[in-house]
Amino acid sequence: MTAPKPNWWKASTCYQIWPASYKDSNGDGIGDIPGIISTLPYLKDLGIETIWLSPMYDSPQKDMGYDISNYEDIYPPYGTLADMDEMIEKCHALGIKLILDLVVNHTSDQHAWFIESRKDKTNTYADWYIWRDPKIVDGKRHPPNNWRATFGGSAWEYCEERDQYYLHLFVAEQPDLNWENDETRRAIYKSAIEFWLDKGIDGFRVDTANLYSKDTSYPDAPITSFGEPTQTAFQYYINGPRMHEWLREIRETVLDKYGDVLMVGELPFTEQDEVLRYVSAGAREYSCVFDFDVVMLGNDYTTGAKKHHSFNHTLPQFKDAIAKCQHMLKGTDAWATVFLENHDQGRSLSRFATDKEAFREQAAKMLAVLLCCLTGTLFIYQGQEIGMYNHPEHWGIEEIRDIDSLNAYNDVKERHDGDELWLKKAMKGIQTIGRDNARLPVHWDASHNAGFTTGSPWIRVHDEYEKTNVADQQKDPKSVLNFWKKMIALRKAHADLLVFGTDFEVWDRHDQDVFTFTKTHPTTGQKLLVFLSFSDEVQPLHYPNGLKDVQKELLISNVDGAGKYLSPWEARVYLLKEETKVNGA
Ligand code: TEU
Ligand code: CA
Repeated sequence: MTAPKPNWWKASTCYQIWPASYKDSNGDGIGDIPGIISTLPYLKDLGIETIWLSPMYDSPQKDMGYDISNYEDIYPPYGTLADMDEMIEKCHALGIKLILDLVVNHTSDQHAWFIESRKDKTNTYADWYIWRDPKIVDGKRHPPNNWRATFGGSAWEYCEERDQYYLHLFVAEQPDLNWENDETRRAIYKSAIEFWLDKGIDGFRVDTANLYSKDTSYPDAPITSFGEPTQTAFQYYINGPRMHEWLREIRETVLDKYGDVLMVGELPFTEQDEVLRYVSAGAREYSCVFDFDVVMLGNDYTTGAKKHHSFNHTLPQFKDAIAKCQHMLKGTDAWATVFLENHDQGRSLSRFATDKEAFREQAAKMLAVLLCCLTGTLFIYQGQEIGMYNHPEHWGIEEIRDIDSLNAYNDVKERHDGDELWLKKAMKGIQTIGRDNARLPVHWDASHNAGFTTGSPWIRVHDEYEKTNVADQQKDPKSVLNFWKKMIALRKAHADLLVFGTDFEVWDRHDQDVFTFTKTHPTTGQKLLVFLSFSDEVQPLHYPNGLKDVQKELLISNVDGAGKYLSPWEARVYLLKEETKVNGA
């Protein structure tokens, strides 16, 4: 009997491209597919093996393409189906896999299915979305329940033609599909999944991967935000009763025809046991998922207008969140992802390290070390490889394009009568965790508009692109970019320990300045010892018991040499030469 083939995606280094802000090829100010194609050699050289392309489908762009009006076509400013065919072919020619975003909790209200569905209660598509009668109180029409939508306001929108409301967990132009309907599910599989697998793509990043199955009795949510007209209702639509059944149906009736298809699910608000049900290899549901513990730090999602409620987290909380995900792998057949950024988050340098000029390059390299030493499939977000950071604090609301941030800001404005101090607070929240931080154009060089476009960019370019850009960093052997390249190569060379290592242990959980962890080779017992400074000051090293005097090789560091102390934002990785037993501290 031959051993089962290892999954290709476990050790693959992935890179997320958010098309609008990546690279514009024709000067209209919007990134596009030909722009992406032109940078494939750059990504190959960096060591990227899989690209995750965020929605490039046809869309009215109410939520930057997460509102899809046709799964089988391309948003014209991004290009054509022929461009996509070329992209798939060119990626594969370079040995790069390509995965797309699968957005099937909802469509755009401009999708043909919804345009039909809303017409009346008897048409062929009448039951393809989630329609409910109004609740009549004192002779007045109200939404069927008190659920709040993710981006604010009621999760129900009234439709005159049907005298009914439809459910939308996101904006009103993103009606939720009715997954309970067999015919709808089959149409989703055919149009959104098979159409693209037939074209040869290698998998999907699955959007809102645990929201399809709702509590179909649609009860009112308990009051947790007092005095508010709408309430958080996560318990009625996250990880609902039929989620696992449907995911297995997808695997068995669709994906299995195409081989080892990567399905990486976006899985917010899910406890460990439940996460395991999705990602255990035996379950055959998701290959791995994006856990939100780390990126939710400092972010209160349970309140309505969240963007002005951002707060500081501590380094121990950060360590705990990372450890939780690493520990899930112990003794299970599950797999994890490793990431600190995506298109919904503030930049990791600004949120988890520092973007102060004196330290940010050092800190960006330190975060690269952290990520490349964790077990799981690694995802890097565009611009992270050069250490891009959040937009400056002086930017006003007029620069912001993201619907989530704009809704949060307007909510504060309304509640507080436009009070200046409140608006300042809201803007501070947006500057810290607002989604546009990740959506600013990539800095390709120091020329006008950072080399992103020759036209006028759809969103403002970061003020400091001259200090942080690809072209300059390519020339500098000590740049963040070249460090990432080295780190990715090291991860590959020591995959057994860096990608697949087990027994992740944190040795200084309560230390507010330093993060020290070890990992073990799954078969040889060889160990990795990692020191990371999260401080502007010099810090002492905390050696795990018994590891100070053993023979070790310095695998990589972001400073020259390894001294007695850790310099600010230093990262150091040791390989312990002999098989060493680590005793509890
Ligand atoms: O995000 C789902 C999600 O849970 C969001 O609430 C996310 O946490 C939020 O955007 C962070 O501010 C996915 C996509 O990643 C996001 O871009 C889309 O807007 C959303 O689904 C709707 O499709
Ligand atoms: Ca363009």
